[in-house]
Amino acid sequence: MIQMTLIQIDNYGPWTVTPCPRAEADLQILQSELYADLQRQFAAKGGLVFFTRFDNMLAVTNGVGAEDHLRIQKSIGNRYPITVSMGVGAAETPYEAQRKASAALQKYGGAQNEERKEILAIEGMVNPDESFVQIAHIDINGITDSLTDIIPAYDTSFIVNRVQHFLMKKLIEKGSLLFFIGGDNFMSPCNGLDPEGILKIIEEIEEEINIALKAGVGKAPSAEKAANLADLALEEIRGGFTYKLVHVMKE
Ligand SMILES: Nc1nc2c(ncn2[C@@H]2O[C@H](COP(=O)(O)OP(=O)(O)OP(=O)(O)O)[C@@H](O)[C@H]2O)c(=O)[nH]1
Ligand SMILES: [Mg+2]
Repeated sequence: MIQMTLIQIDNYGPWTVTPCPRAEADLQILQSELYADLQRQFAAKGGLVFFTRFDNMLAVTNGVGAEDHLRIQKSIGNRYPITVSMGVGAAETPYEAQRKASAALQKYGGAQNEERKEILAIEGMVNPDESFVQIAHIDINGITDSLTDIIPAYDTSFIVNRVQHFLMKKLIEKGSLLFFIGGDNFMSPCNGLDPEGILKIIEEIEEEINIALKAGVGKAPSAEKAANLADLALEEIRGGFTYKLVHVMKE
């Protein structure tokens, strides 16, 4: 079972334009500092936050309890001009867990509801004995030599974005999620998707848009450990220790 948390800034839309539109640079600073802050706090408990759209972030939070969520929420409220609400859900697949987390929070009112403030809506949490996170770290082969050092930066970005779209489209059908984590890297919480399934997706993308990918997969009780194993598995592929395009490491 995987546990996911939706973190949503309360009434952010109206706040960004009240009393008049706030400087975009300041909103960008607020959003990136909030993301870094949440990442630091959830990571301290073994969780992993994805910036997603900054005003709504999704995190894998196996092992992060209700008290931890409340403490993080309160700390943000004490130090920022905004507050955050959270929804928590648990399920067999990441897609289903975030669906439940979203639905739990949506019950308390919308993202632009003036009354909704610092809600913690828990639909479900994962017990330690059934805690399981599978994360794939997916990466483009040789992007530096083939794109970064050859074509304009914006064009490379466009291609990375296109790869993201293709991956998202194929992974969602399997109940898996996909997040851009910077550079040519993506992370996919993908409980329930076997290595053959990931390989099939990678092969299809190579065929469809001629971009070669590889994936390190980690399996562990927490997001922190699963992501770390996924990174190590990716290094095994890079180091030529395996000829497979998908390499799995378990705790
Ligand atoms: N967030 C994150 N970014 C990374 C990581 N590894 C590399 N990057 C970023 O991705 C860029 C490309 O790095 P690589 O993927 O190692 O380079 P490459 O040329 O594609 O080489 P191979 O992937 O080994 O084929 C780097 O410049 C970094 O910005 C990682 O583990 N996490
Ligand atoms: Mg790469």
